[in-house]
Order: sequence, then structure tokens, then C-alpha cells
Amino acid sequence: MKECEIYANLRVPCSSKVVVRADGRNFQRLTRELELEKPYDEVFAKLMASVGTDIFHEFSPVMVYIFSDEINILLGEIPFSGRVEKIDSVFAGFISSSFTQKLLKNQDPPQLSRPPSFDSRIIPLSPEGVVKYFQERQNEAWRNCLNGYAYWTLRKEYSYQKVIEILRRLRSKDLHDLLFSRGININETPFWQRRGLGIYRRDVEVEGYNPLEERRVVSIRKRAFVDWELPLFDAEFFFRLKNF
Ligand SMILES: Nc1nc2c(ncn2[C@@H]2O[C@H](COP(=O)(O)OP(=O)(O)OP(=O)(O)O)[C@@H](O)[C@H]2O)c(=O)[nH]1
Ligand SMILES: [Mg+2]
Repeated sequence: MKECEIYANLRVPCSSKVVVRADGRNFQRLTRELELEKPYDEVFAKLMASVGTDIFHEFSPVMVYIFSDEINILLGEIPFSGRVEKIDSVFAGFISSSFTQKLLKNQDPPQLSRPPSFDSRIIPLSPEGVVKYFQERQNEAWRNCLNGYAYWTLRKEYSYQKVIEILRRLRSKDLHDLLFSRGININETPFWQRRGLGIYRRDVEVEGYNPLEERRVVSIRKRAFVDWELPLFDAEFFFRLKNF
């Protein structure tokens, strides 16, 4: 029946940059079940960052970019000979396991009604396309932030139906003003909420001991670094990344 495995030979274009995007499946329900802080829960963001670090150590990508329940992985070397089914399924499986493992490692692990899972898709891009792609995802993170704060602030005052109705009428500027009138300056919320967080290699000072010279030495190494204060993405950011 091998001939029925008709997608098995589908491969990513060999000259492309490749992003894998994973997204938590039905996390609206899961986050409700976990009783996360709204609109942002720092413990959840740290858990996602630690899943991102697992991905970094397992697959050595160029960068991982995370916001909400979404994980974007900019691959360097393409694994599994570029086989689409293999990449998608292994990444979705690995991320789901890592997430669940970390969630249950807690001292007081939550009772889950269903196993958490992530979907995964592959996006082939040109180098310029990579910059545009991440700028779009970062814009989405910002929209998410503004809408999330507006929604949960209004929900303290109005019913779900009423809030949806109000939000439908308001534009971005109105949302800023609405939040400001209730004591929230959206431009001063933490960077990671507005811009997402990134994981990439960065020079760090590592202290070691040189036994020949019998002294402590400091050397520079590239290490995975979680950036909670990302800049707005531009071409320069990506061209500075190792292996881009
Ligand atoms: N309370 C809370 N919820 C969060 C947080 N981060 C993500 N979420 C939830 O995760 C959801 C992610 O959005 P989506 O991916 O569009 O929704 P989904 O329910 O996962 O649906 P599918 O991805 O289509 O399966 C948001 O609607 C939020 O409900 C957080 O820090 N706090
Ligand atoms: Mg989701």
C-alpha cells in the first residue's frame, strides 16, 4: 500500500527559507480551564518561552518567535530532507509533548480534561519575505494586545454581547483612548505583550578556567537567549542573526 502514501515525497523548495508555525489547538478552552490571568498570564508566557527553548536545543533554528499560543520557527538547516509531512508532524508532536511536560511538572499540576495539542504548518519564504512575514506576525501580536486589553477591561463593566457590539464600532485610536480613560496606557504594557518574545543565539560572556595558565578566563560564546524586549522587526534584525 506504499503507493497510497501520496504525500510522502512532498518536500519544501530547496532554495527557500522556511518557517514552521505551530498554534495551540483550542487554547481558548484550555486557558479558561487553567484559569489564566487575562489578558496576559506571565506564567503561561514563561511556559511558552521554555517550550521555545526546547525547540531551539532540539532543532537549532535561526529564531523562534512566540506570542499568545503561537510559535514561529525560522529554520536554518532544513531537517528531515525537507519532507513536509515529517517536519509538520514531528514539530507539532514535539511542541505538544514539551508543552504538556512543562505544564505537568508544576508542583501542583492542573487536572486537564483533554490532552493539549498544537497544529503545524510550513511557510516557504524568500529572505525579504521572512522580514515581511515576521513583521506581519508582530503586527498581529500588537492587535492581539490592544484587543485583549480592551475586551477584558470592558468585560468588567458589560456583558459579552455588549462588549462585542462596542468593539465592533471602535477603531484602534478609540481603543487607546478607552483604555487610557480606565487607567491603562497600552504603550507602557510590557514589551513581550505588545511585541511577542524571541529566542535566538546571542554572544554571551562565559567564564572558564585555563589549566595551562592556571587562571580564570572569559570567552564569548553564542547561546540561546530569550529576548523579552524585542525591537520592532526590520531587515537588519534578521541579517544580524546567526545562520540567516
Ligand atoms: N487568559 C489567557 N488566555 C490566553 C493567553 N494567551 C493565549 N490565550 C488564549 O489563547 C487563545 C489563542 O487564540 P486562537 O489560537 O485564535 O484560539 P484557539 O482557541 O487556540 O483556536 P484554534 O487555534 O483555532 O484551535 C486566545 O483566544 C486566548 O483565549 C494568556 O496569557 N491568558
Ligand atoms: Mg490556537
